[in-house]
Amino acid sequence: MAILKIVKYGDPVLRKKTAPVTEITDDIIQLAEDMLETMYAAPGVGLAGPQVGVSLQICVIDVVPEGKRNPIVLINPKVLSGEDKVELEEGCLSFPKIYEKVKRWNKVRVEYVDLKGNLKEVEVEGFLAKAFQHEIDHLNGKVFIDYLPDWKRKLVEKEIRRRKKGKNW
Ligand code: K1U
Ligand code: ZN
Repeated sequence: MAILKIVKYGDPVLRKKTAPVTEITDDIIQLAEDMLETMYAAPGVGLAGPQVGVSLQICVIDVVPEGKRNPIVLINPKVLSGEDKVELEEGCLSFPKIYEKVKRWNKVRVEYVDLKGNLKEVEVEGFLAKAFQHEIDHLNGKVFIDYLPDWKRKLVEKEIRRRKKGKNW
């Protein structure tokens, strides 16, 4: 197991559309384990391939609070449908110390392949649904500030430029 480097906003890999995983090899299983370890260490509730520089459709999620663990590995996930939009503050491990309110589906139906190669279809809601959408967005080159109105996104980008200048990003 290894803790991987998490890339920050500005790295082009975060804007690239990822390639599907075509085979669940030992390398993919190892990558999933390393991503989980990296997510727990951060700490975070999710992590997507591009955030560790891997442009593949793989992400990990665990929203269970401290102590217990319920890791979920999603390969080639797709949101099939959504219900009821709700607004919630979210952060992103590629945007340290930036938190913004984002409107997303409160309930989503998602299809994915698990690490054993089984095709799954699940319905999730609440914070877990938010995490699924946030991570699946990463696989499509989308990040949470894309949901903000132009003026707000520009302010966030200005703050990031300021932090980069101060070598604080
Ligand atoms: O993809 C990521 O950058 C991970 C991100 C996922 C996420 C955050 C908020 C809503 C939906 C998805 C994070 O994990 S940010 C850190 C975070 O939310 C958190 C960290 C420790 C405890 C509880 C939450
Ligand atoms: Zn993120």
